[in-house]
Amino acid sequence: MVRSYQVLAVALASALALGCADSEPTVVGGYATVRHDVVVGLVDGMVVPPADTLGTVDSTPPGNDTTPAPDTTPAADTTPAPDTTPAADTTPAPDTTPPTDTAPPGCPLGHACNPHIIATTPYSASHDTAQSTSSEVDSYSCAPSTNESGPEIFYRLDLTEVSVVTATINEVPGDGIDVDVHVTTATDGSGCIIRDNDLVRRVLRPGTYYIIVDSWVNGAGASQQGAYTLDVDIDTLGSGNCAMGINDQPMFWTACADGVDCYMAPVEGTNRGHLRMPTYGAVVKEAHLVTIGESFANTWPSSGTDGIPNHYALSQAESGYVMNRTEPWAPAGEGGSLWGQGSTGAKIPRDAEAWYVNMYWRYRPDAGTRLIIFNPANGKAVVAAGGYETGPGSNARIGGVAEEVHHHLGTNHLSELVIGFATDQSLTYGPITCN
Ligand SMILES: [Ca+2]
Ligand SMILES: [Ca+2]
Repeated sequence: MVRSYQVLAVALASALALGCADSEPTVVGGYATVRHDVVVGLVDGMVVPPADTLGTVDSTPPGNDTTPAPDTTPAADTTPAPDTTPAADTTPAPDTTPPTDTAPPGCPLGHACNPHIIATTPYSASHDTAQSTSSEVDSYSCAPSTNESGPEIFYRLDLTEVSVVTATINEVPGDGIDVDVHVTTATDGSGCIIRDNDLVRRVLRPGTYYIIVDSWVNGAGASQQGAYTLDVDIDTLGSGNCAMGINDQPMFWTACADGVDCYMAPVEGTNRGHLRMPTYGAVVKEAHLVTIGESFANTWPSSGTDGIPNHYALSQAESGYVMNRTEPWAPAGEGGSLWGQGSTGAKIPRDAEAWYVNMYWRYRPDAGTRLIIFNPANGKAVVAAGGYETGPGSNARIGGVAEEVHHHLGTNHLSELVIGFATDQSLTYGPITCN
């Protein structure tokens, strides 16, 4: 938790520090970002940022528990226990049966009162909803009109640190079996976080969760119950080389998109989306930004490709990362931004540019803030440079990264990735081995 608060404090402090000085560049950056989406052909959900970049941060930092613990002189147990009865039997019972997850008597395994425990991961189990006598949930809060009134089987997952959780079932189309997977915080259909026909993946904070495999009932009223294999895997995000802090990131968004782990709350009088980070979702492939030391006839490039081959060469020499770069400069556009100009309005350090990340953050973090971009599909990760660019405008995208980042992660435009603020802000930009 200390780590989390530190990260949040960094974000808040940077937001405060930006204040007036940041107002122009942020507006420029917002527009610039929208333009980035135009380049890749994505303008859905595009939001033009308001010019209200002044003011104070509408956020209350987490309480530091400033009230000192009221002193606690432990009551001296002045009366020594007499212990007058010596243990007669000096041979302790071996107790060879380890305690198992004790269920109420008569509660079958797999029912809400006695769920299968996912104690270790990767977890794989084959079960059959047709053999289950549990029919406690008919629908789930995250898809209330989907008929899940067939029998279900419950699993429990206890997370001690923030993790990205992947749960899949081996759906075989046309076999007459259609069970679905749900992740919830309750066993009665409420508290549904995410559900799917066959695969769910989500960043979850520490706590107890239920994975419920339920039998879908078709329009004719036939329950599609049957056998399946459930696989569950987790990647812990709170510790190790790629440790990420937990924070709620205020965004420019004025609504939360489906599937994005976001909630609405006021920021300086405007209701805005707050992204729960670390988070998992679609990540845009962004264009390039001009770096310090690159010169052009009129300071900035005259087009999307003016001097770009030279940029590729400089970037490869700086980062040592070899790939076939193809993205142009970030486009010029409204708000006075120029080709290749990020939201700081300045040319940026070359080591940061190769690995930059942007989000539609309401308060852009300090330039050079380290974020971790993690691909749970293959375990690859990059230390990315935040605070140089703002966007993309669509609230369905959690952020955007340089093409080098996508390339290393084996992903592409709009691939789904984890983004979080690095706990260790001294990390070097570029590929990282998490653990
Ligand atoms: Ca059910
Ligand atoms: Ca299904």
